[in-house]
Formats: sequence, C-alpha cells, structure tokens
Amino acid sequence: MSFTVNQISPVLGAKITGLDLGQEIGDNLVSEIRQTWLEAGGLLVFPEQTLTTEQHITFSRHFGPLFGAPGETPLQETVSRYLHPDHPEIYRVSNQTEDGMPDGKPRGRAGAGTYWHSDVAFKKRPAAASILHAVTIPATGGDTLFCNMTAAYAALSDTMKTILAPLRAVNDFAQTAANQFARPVVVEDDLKGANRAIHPVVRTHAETGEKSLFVNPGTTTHLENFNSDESAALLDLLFRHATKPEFCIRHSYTQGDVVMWDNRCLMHYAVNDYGDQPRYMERTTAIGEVPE
Ligand SMILES: O=C(O)CCC(=O)C(=O)O
Ligand SMILES: [Fe+2]
Repeated sequence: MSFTVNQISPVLGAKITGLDLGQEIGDNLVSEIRQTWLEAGGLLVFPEQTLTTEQHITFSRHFGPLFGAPGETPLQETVSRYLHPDHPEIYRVSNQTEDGMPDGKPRGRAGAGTYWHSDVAFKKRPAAASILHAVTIPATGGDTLFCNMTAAYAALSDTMKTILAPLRAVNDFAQTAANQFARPVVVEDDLKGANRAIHPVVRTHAETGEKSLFVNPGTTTHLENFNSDESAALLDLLFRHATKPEFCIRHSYTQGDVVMWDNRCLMHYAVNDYGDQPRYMERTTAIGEVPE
C-alpha cells in the first residue's frame, strides 16, 4: 500500500499519512482509500494537507456526486448563504465574516453542527461521505466528536434489535431549523416537505453490508406508528445509547487536516468551545443511496 494507516481508537477511525490529496489520485489508490475508510468504521483523518478548494473538490468527487455540484441536488436553500461563492459544492463552517469585516457577510455557518447528527439525513438520498478540510483552526478547542452507529447497533440486545427491525423514522429539516437556526435565516420553502424523508431506523450499509442505527437528534422527529410519548422515549434511549463514550472518538484538529466521515454509519458533533478564535472549515458532501 502506498500510504500508512494508524488506527485512532479501537472503536473508530484511522489516520492516513504519506498521501498528498492535492495530487491526482488514480482509481487503484481511490479504492484502497475507500477500503481503508470502510474498515476504519467510516472515519479517516489525513493530517496537515495543503489543498486548494479545487483540489478538495477533485478529491471528493471520487466518493460520489456532490451536493450542490452543477446538475446535482443542492443542500437545503437555508444554507446557500454559507456556500463558497465560486464553488457551490463547498459548504463553509466558520465564525468569521468575509474580508474580516465585522458586519460583513458570514464567511460560513457559525456554530454549525453543535448537536449530534448525520449530515443531510432529511433528504431521500442523504449524505454518504462528508469531507471536511480544516483551513483555520483555533489554538485550542473546536474539536469534532464522532460516534460509531454500527458498534452502537451491535451492542443492543437481540430483543431490541427485533423491535427496531421493522421501524421507520421521519427526518425533517424543520426540526434542525427550529432548534439550530435563527428564525430569519430559515427559508420557508425548506419546511414544506422537500427536506423531509422517512428512513429505516436500522439501515444496512450499501458497501459493507453491516447494520447501523440511522436516527439522530438533529433531524429525526419521530418514529412512525407510535404515539408521541413512546416515540420520544425510544429515540431518547437510542440517542443516549449511541453517544456513550465507548462508541465515540473526539478529533482535535491540526491545521490542514482533512477528515472524511461516513454519514451512513456515524453521527458527529462539533464542539463550540472556542469563542472568537477564528475557525474556518470547508466541507464537501457526497450524495449517498436511498437508505435500506
Ligand atoms: O465544524 C465541524 O467540526 C463540523 C460541522 C458539521 O457538522 C459539518 O460540517 O457537517
Ligand atoms: Fe455535520
């Protein structure tokens, strides 16, 4: 293999060194990276990359069509203000404003993802890989947590697995909008059903064949065919279970890190503990398959 793999923790993740993602990557190398990603539970860290935005997009395209690319499904309209002005496939996460102007346009979404979630789970075809490039990081803080929903599922009792097997969950951006976005920012059209999808509570990974929990506090509003108290109690149990430290890792960034996670089998949480220290991240998001 033309790169070095170091496991990050027993539950999740691998660090890949010896690769410059800015170089053109051939098909063989792409499949080696993909295989390593799947074997690592869906989390790879490529430390200290010096990618241009274009190179980030070129690398990301190897992992599927990208939300926002010409001719592809865009992300929800509400976040269009945070996209890169020249590259609609780049979603920007930042507490900075354009050109350093204090009252200028935001350079990205501040405090994005400060809740457990799986990216774009409210679409019929949610995200597969999200690929985040850490361009500017705070001196301390601004970590991202990930939890392994395959391991969480595996640790459930057989009785609970049997209960969950036929269940389906409603996922709706309206829930994220209500909890995470200032009201004037939300585009009303996003709340009318285009960003609502019903998915199996347990999904089977299209590439590994492994089962994972596929509900998240960010977008899952309720379970079908339960009354609301029952649904809330069961979801709460699953969320508390899945986010136990045993299923989680916490990534502390070094400048330039590229982190690639699989939304089909992980949740993540961006820790918003860095105050005004500048933080700027660029993310691409690959469109996955319809969950089954
Ligand atoms: O900024 C981060 O650490 C991650 C934010 C997030 O949820 C995302 O980019 O999908
Ligand atoms: Fe996210």
